[in-house]
Amino acid sequence: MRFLKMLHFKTVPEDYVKKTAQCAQVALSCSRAAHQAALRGVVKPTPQLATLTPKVRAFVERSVALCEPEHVHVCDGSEAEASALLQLMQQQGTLRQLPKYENCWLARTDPADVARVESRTFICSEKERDVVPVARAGQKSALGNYIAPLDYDKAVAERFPGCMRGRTMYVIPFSMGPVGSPLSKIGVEVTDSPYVVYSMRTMTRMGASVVDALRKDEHFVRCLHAVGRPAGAATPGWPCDPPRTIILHRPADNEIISYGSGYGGNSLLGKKCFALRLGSVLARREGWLAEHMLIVGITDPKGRKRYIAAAFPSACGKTNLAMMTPSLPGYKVECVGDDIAWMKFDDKGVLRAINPENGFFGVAPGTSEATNPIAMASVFRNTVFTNVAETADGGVWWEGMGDAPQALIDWKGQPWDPSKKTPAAHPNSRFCTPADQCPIIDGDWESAEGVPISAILLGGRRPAGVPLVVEARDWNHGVFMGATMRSEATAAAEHAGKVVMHDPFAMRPFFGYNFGEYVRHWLAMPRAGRQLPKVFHVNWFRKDQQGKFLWPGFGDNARVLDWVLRRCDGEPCHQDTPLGLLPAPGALNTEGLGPLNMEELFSIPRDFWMQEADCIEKYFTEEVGEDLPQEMWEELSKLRNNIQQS
Ligand code: GTP
Ligand code: SPV
Ligand code: MN
Repeated sequence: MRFLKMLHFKTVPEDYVKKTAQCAQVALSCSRAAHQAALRGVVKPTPQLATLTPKVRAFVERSVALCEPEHVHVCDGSEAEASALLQLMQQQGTLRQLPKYENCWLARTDPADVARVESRTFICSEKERDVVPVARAGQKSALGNYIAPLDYDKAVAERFPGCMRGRTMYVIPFSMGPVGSPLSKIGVEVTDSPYVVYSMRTMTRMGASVVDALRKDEHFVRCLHAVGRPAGAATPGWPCDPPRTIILHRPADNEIISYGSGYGGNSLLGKKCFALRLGSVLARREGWLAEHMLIVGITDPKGRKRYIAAAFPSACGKTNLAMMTPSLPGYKVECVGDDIAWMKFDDKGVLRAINPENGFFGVAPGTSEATNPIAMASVFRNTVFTNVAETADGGVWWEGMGDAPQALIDWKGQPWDPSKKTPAAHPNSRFCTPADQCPIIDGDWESAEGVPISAILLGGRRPAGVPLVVEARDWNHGVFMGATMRSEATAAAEHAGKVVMHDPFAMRPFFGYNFGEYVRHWLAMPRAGRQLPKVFHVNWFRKDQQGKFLWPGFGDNARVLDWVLRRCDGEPCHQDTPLGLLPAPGALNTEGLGPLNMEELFSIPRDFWMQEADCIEKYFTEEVGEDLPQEMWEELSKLRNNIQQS
């Protein structure tokens, strides 16, 4: 246990815990004065805690008092620390080494802890309307789960006291965005999961450099995470507490509290919880945009480079587009980010984007040499795979990678029987890989000022009715396209597959505040002197009568990007339609694609769109009501008129 000694030190004295428990059990954000009174003369600063700023220290001490861990470890982000964590996780049975690759690891979660749990994810505020549009006052909303402050405190008090007994509490100072960028923000996650620490080291900038940055600016988002477990239960390889899982956000206090799940967006709190839910609130307050978008650089055959951002719902193709190998000669794609964009207009009126993350937490199934060779070239070093299948030679496999090798162990750790038709890898199995390993990572991906955005793409999985690409006529029309996005459900959350759900801006599970206000914020972006990006809606997923995709997708999506960029250059390669601007006949480069049913790919079925308009109206009325900006009703009536006249 030598490495354990290296990592940990005994926590604060016991009487401190007792004296502060009363205060800490209420919530983490109780008044400073109360804490100071509780703490007076009790805490002896330990060497590690002493490196932290007073505010961080106070947060850690309150968390210790609440969760009662046996040890506290402040993460420095070093290689030695990472190796010690790997050793510890092997010992605890959380990770297995994958000897086929370099420093790659396999985690198998509890089968009940495999995806984000949207039904147990809440936003807290004094007023329900801060979170839920008025049409759903007092009811369940599809656009945000509200929790009242008292219930929030109660949820914490019911779960957290003593929940880390016998465990180590890790303190992770992390930066979303390059350390020191004016667009970046800092968080501190306290967790009892070494898997979370190791993953946060990949997904964020973490450790000593952030502790230093905090000395210059002591603002940070407080993130508390515990895997939880039923009292008295033995600690299995993947501790969690699915029946009591809860993910809480209190934007007014810059606070995130998550209990019971160790996986993905439930536990890597920098990602969806901070960068999107709290991020969207900060963005609104400070006049920028926090979005569920990839960022990609495209160089055309003339050597001109442009960047686009694209919002697709979970498991709808962001990572694939961000790492695309273009099938059109002369085009080059470079990756800035694959999941989240923080964007702000600079003082020259250019929309600038940073990727707040430092790694890819990508969907494994469907990733192959044919679909995403760049991801395949990125993930077989320094990667943690979760819930994929294991091969006999210590490698990994998932559905869509190619032919299944013999003697696979499935994601539950059992020999896989292909005749049973259950997948070998979980549909939401993922790789967690450092971004700088991507062979096409953009030279400016860590630029402090961000990259300039020329176009914004919106899209989803629409098996029917929705054309391959449509350009918005103007900004408000683009906002309407975002507000009315729908997509087939995927495995990234707990929804049943195949239902077409509303997912405005691909943000439905990630809004930190009232959706009506979010739309208003987007509508307020146009200002004198600002260069607004063009907005497009794309759909790679339209199917024919036989259920086959009409569009080859993946690298051939470059053909759509080519048209998008030509439109950004003002080329008149478009035609006006009831939905917006579509490629003019022959304008989309389909050279070398073989037979394509272009008519069906671009058709705008009248009955379908009449129904879609009704469906949008119902959604706006039932889910948003008075809070929806008038401009959206105007866009809906334009759509309806256009369709009626078509
Ligand atoms: P999250 O990480 O959950 O946010 O997902 P994502 O949006 O990054 O989706 P990703 O790129 O991982 O793709 C999810 C699934 O969609 C994979 O199975 C892909 O193979 C598939 N996919 C991606 N792009 C295309 C495409 O152009 N056409 C088709 N048919 N499938 C695609
Ligand atoms: C998503 O669901 O959009 C993801 C995966 O990127 S998770 O990090 O779990 O949110
Ligand atoms: Mn995502």
